[in-house]
Amino acid sequence: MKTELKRSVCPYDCPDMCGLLVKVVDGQAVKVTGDPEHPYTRGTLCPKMVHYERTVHSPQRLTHPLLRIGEKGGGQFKAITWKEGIQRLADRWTGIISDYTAEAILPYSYAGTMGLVQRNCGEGFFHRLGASRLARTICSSAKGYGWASVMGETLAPHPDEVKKSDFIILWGSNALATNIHLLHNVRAAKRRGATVWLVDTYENPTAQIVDQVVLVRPGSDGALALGIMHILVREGWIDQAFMEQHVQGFEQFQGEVLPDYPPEKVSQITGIDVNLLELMAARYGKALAPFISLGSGLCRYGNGAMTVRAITCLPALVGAWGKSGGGLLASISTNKAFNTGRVTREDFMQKPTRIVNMNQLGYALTDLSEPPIMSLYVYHSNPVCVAPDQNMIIKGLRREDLFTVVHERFMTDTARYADLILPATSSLEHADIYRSYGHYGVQRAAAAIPPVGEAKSNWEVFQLLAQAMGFEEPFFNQTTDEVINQLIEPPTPWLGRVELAKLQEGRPVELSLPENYKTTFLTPSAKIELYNPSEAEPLPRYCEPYGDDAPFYLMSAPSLFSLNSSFNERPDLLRKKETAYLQMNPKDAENKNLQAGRSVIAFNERGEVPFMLKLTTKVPQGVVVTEGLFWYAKGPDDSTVNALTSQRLTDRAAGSTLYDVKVDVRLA
Ligand SMILES: Nc1nc2c(c(=O)[nH]1)N[C@H]1C(S)=C(S)[C@@H](COP(=O)(O)OP(=O)(O)OC[C@H]3O[C@@H](n4cnc5c(=O)[nH]c(N)nc54)[C@H](O)[C@@H]3O)O[C@H]1N2
Ligand SMILES: Nc1nc2c(c(=O)[nH]1)N[C@H]1C(S)=C(S)[C@@H](COP(=O)(O)OP(=O)(O)OC[C@H]3O[C@@H](n4cnc5c(=O)[nH]c(N)nc54)[C@H](O)[C@@H]3O)O[C@H]1N2
Ligand code: SF4
Ligand SMILES: [Mo]
Repeated sequence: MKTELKRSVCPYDCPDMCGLLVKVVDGQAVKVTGDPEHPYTRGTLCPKMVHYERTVHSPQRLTHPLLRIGEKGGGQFKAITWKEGIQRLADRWTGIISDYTAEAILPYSYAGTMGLVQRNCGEGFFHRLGASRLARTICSSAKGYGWASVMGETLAPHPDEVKKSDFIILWGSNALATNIHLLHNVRAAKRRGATVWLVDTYENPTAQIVDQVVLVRPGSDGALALGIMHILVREGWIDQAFMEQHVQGFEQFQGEVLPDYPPEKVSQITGIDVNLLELMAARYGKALAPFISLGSGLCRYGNGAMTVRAITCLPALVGAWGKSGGGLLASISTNKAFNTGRVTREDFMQKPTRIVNMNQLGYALTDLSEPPIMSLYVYHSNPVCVAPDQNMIIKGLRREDLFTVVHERFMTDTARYADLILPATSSLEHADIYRSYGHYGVQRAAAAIPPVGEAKSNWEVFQLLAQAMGFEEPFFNQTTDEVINQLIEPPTPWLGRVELAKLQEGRPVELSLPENYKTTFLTPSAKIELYNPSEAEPLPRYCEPYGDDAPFYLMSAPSLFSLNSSFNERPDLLRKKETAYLQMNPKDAENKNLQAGRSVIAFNERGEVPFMLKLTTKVPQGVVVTEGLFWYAKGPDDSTVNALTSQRLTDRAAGSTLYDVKVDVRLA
């Protein structure tokens, strides 16, 4: 028996990007633990990944290309060879291109793997093909936009800043499920005496570890932030010296915006008691180093970008950026450290092709013309489960004339609707390089084990497709390692400061931050822009979310035991998730004559979804909550939560509005 210990990286769409140690025996991963050498995650993993080997060697892994033999969505397939699969695909695409042009082909991908090569390499192929492009905005584009409208390209604070803060707000964040290593820092700060508050629409599981929960009406956080700033100014709890040096537009903001948000009015909009608003402002205004960790849930509303913009103004008023331990962490972007363009190859595009928004796949498949979408190629994403308006997506996928290809590790809800399924490697079976959106670590990983069955990586499949389509660019002939090397050689100025030898060996390294980066504001004015002249509305304000004509706001929040739709292949984790619960306040249930433990249907104009009703005072009246995405329990006649969500987009940056949804509830 040959036993080896190999380094790898958690590939999932999670800010922590943990370092992994994989015990490999005779080419099989038998145990996965955290890498104690990782500068940020230091050897601990979340409950999903402690048995990653169960995902990698799951009996449910797809191991051969599969061709549909029954009706669409019926789940009947036969195994074929890769050669036949690729040939069929190339023949079908050649026909579509001559009948409709290549824009009739739509790639669909998101973040099944976060590795820079496997995640992005498809773009090089599809740019060369001339296919329609996908706007990949399902997650948090509105959050990015809101932050940037105030802070430009300013570097986000290092997450270790939190340890030095004395007042931490977890704002719209269930960090216990989605950001556990940040919570390690929050706990360290608590041990030094810090106070921690949570602002959320319900008492999510993270509420257990905080000192105070503020329940806000869904989509009203912009008004909350403006109301706090109203009080800060009224009481003089602001840092004039900091603002004179570093802030643009405080006068206009104070004169034209803040008077509109007195506590009584803000209380009405947000549902928060005036006394609690005053207390929150006092705590924030008097803290020595207040820190906000901003989740993404609140950006997935019709007013998402504006909400984030308003919250992002808060630290400027109190000069938090100038204080060790102060600031606001929305997301960390280290894209500039890599030569990413060498993988996405926009230069391969002969003319700019049509852009289709990934949140509007339903419309794209049922409504688009000139040309219509005739082929959909899905890789490392599961749109039937994760994208809004499931019923319309399925209507599209049932089209007899649509040729759907899904490159996947498992028989997901989307794969069931494929005409052709290609088996994908897991991250332990291919090489890549990773950067995080929650810390400044970067790490390269070699394959730890050989592919399971006949699985191939994203890059390998695009190489085969390039060959079959007759593309002659040398780009497509590179090995995965050569593509990784292009990303990091020659190193960008940022990457040039890390120990490259260590990175090349596959050990975790951290990008270094310039001195004084927290007060170096990378905006056009070199100041924090409370007033941003390049915005259609130069000053922030509160605007209402969309809502629907129904009584309950629906929160479909992440679960501790799955990640988006990933990990549904794991019986051990599914047992912990139990079932798709709908959590409701007992008073609402009484008014509707609904009892705990009953099967109920949540419904609106877009769909109907079955749940098990759970009553809890952790959820306020007017809100219902479900945690985690599930694969279809029975079969394609089921619906899951995204049958209720809508294809409407955010105010800016064309993001998803997955939380800006209302439903009614009845007995099943
Ligand atoms: N275990 C686990 N980890 C994950 C994921 C997962 O599914 N499971 N998903 C991964 C991905 S893709 C991402 S983007 C991140 C997600 O990270 P986040 O989007 O930050 O997710 P959460 O930490 O659950 O925070 C969302 C919270 O926002 C709250 N919320 C919803 N609407 C509002 C509102 O209007 N105001 C306020 N204040 N709060 C609101 C929800 O109730 C929920 O508690 O996590 C990643 N990590
Ligand atoms: N209602 C509701 N819907 C949501 C959310 C929510 O909070 N509520 N969260 C949203 C968010 S924040 C996001 S980011 C999206 C995420 O949506 P997706 O990015 O689609 O994420 P997953 O559901 O994890 O699906 C990823 C799929 O990729 C596959 N995969 C993994 N590695 C590879 C690989 O190397 N190659 C290939 N070909 N396949 C691979 C996995 O098996 C998995 O099925 O979901 C969104 N949907
Ligand atoms: S999902 Fe997140 S917390 Fe869990 S191991 Fe991966 S990176 Fe770490
Ligand atoms: Mo996400």
